[in-house]
Amino acid sequence: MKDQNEKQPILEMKRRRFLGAAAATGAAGFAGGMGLPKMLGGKEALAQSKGEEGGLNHLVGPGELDEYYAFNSGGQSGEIRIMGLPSMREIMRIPVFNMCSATGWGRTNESLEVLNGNITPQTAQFLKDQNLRCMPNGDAHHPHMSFTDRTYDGRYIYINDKANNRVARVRCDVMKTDKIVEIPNVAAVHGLRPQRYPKTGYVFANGEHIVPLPNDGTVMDNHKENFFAVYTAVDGETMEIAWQVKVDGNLDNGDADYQGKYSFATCYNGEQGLSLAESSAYEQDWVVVFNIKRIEEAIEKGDYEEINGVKVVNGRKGSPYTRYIPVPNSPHGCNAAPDGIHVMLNGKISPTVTVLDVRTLDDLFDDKIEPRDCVVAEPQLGLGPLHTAFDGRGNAYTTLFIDSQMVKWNIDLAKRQYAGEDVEPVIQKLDVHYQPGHNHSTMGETKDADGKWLVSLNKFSKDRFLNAGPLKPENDQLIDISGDEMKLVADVPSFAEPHDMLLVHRRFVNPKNIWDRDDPQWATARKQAEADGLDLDTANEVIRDGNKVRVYMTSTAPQFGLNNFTVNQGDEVTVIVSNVEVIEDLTHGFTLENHGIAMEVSPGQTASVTFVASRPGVHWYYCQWFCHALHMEMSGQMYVNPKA
Ligand code: CUK
Ligand code: CUA
Repeated sequence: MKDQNEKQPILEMKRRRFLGAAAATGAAGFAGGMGLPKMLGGKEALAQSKGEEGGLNHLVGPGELDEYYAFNSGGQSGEIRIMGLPSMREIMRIPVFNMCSATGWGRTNESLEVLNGNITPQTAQFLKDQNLRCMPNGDAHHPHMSFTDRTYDGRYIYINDKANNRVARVRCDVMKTDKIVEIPNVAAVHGLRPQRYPKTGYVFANGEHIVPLPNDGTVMDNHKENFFAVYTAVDGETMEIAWQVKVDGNLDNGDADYQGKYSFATCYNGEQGLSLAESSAYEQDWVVVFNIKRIEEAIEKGDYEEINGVKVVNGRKGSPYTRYIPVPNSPHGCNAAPDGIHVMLNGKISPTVTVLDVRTLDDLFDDKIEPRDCVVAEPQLGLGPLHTAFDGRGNAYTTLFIDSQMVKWNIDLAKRQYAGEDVEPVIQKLDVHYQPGHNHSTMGETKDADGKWLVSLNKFSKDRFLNAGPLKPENDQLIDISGDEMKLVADVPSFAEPHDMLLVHRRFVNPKNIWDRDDPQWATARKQAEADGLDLDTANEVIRDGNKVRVYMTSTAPQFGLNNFTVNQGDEVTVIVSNVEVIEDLTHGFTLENHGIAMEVSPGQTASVTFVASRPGVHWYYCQWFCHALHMEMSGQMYVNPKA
């Protein structure tokens, strides 16, 4: 039998040829006069040097800590994963739009409060009709941290759910999701970006697919006239919807400027089509520029319609609130450079990236210049440019989906070429494996872009890992960009399907080790305990309230505060467990056998779950987090008396 994991000799050869070509391109770039200084100097460079090869060391030894946090979107798995960079070790998972067997996310009362806390009445009714406690899935694409003054502030991470039109927020002090808002009047919330200045502020969310407004069955026909994509500003503090803007075409990705004045969304399907043929007929689509101040003024003076309780401003072509800048057909990624000036619109179908200068936008909105006058460069980079990242030294790194390459290019050279000079902006092309979507550089979407590492999030891994069957992982590749040349240093598989990654220096992130006992995450349980005359920290008691039974218990290794409790068949039972440990890493759990119930109860945390006791008999509960030498003994019994 052939070893399926053995490398194919032909592929190997091909790869070597590609690498050769990439190196040649790089050399040509340098010959053009692009000698860029190395980032690191002195001690740090020495410490991180690998010796003969130079560059950064990506190996992090046992007991050593990574320099960066990576927050990786979990794609259609609906979660966020915390990784360390450069080791690329997965450190933790944060359940967001998914249901989690380990932590009980999607099952505990606290998580259901977050998941269902701000959904539309239509969705609430839908869940009821389907016998669902919450939406069981999500398609998470774009994690971004909150900003203060153009850099990360370590407060929150926001992420979109394309599948069910939601925006979620993760608290970085405990790394748990604390708010989710469902956005009405849109279909497929895709692009997501927080405001950078003065702070977040707004979180901008793109509705991708065009739908009738309102989408309730009253209008179903004539999609060219009646279907719209809608742009939403969510208030990042309250997680309520601030306003929406109705636009022409499908909104794809977006970004915000560094000045707090404008935001952007790439737009495809200017044709307002409903099929592939229809939606790629034109030669050009556009980027929509949103004038934040003018939109706020429109809301103030009442120039909006209210649809499903949201103020919707008309931002279609010709509106004073938006401008439509033509770019080649079907653009994709939208990335503002850390220089605070340039915004990249990645061509996808076109081999180009279109570069805007934000300093031209005041004139554009005052109708002093034409939309295309805002374009200051449009370099030819290769096939399938999807997303662009930055090193803070004037260079951009664009993923080429079709070419399976990362292309490094210089923004200034691209502008000079666009102005007519005979220069080549492309510095180097590096093969990646294979078909990259997003890329992200360390601190690259902030004014503190430090140009050390770049991750290429590749959609295909093919032969790069042990064969795990027909479903292959994605391949997240780590690239050292600290020097003149990009160097590929690691392949890391990932499960369905990280679209985007946030790379933040660890100095911005400072989570707690133990929950505050009065954390708002279980405010409802605390209030109920108070109403029952109990203190969550000490209560080990069963409260009967008609056929509702509340079971309070503490957990300290290796014991639950209640060794057993008794309820009657048909009772609605709520079990509230408080972990009153004050030692870090001493997590307990509560798993109730035969009931589909398991919840995480970390140090200082209270978690609760409600169910109907429909199975007479004796059911054990146990702690599922290994917490003590007598962890196996950390258990108890629920007695359910049969109906008389
Ligand atoms: S999109 Cu996935 S590769 Cu949703 Cu950010 Cu471009
Ligand atoms: Cu507590 Cu295991």
